[in-house]
Amino acid sequence: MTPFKTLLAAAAAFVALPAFAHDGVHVEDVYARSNGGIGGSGAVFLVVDNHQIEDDRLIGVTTDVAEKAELHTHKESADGVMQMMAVPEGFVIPANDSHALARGGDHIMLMGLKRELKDGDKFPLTLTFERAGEVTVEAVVDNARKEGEAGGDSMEHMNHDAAPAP
Ligand SMILES: [Cu+2]
Repeated sequence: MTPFKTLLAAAAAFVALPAFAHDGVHVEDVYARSNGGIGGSGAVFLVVDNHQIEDDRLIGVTTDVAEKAELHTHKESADGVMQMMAVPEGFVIPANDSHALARGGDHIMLMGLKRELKDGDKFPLTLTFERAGEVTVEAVVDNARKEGEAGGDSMEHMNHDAAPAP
């Protein structure tokens, strides 16, 4: 092969890489829990896989089912009470790793539902990542999932926290 042909072959091999190598992030297992009524609240949980060689960060979320969607987490206060708070700086998604938004921890909070959400309902959610940009996913309402709280209201899930993730 001439050096030029070698270069072409190398370029072709590069283009043929599997798509995920360029995709940035994959978002999986997106589900929501909600108290359901218009004006009510809900929480969305999901798993983000970061296929990039650098850390990314989930910095924003929008959806048309709620007046407001925020990145939230739970923290235990000094007196042992779990509190929910907004995390405007977002969540780090480590390079070549994943980060789960799960009950009792990081989550997406929906406030001021614009329509009723019942089990099985689906709605789109657009996540904004610092590097990967915008990713739109579909959340399914699944209040039957048993291992946690509903929308951050109930802390009864705490005794399940030692159980391994599903
Ligand atoms: Cu919350």
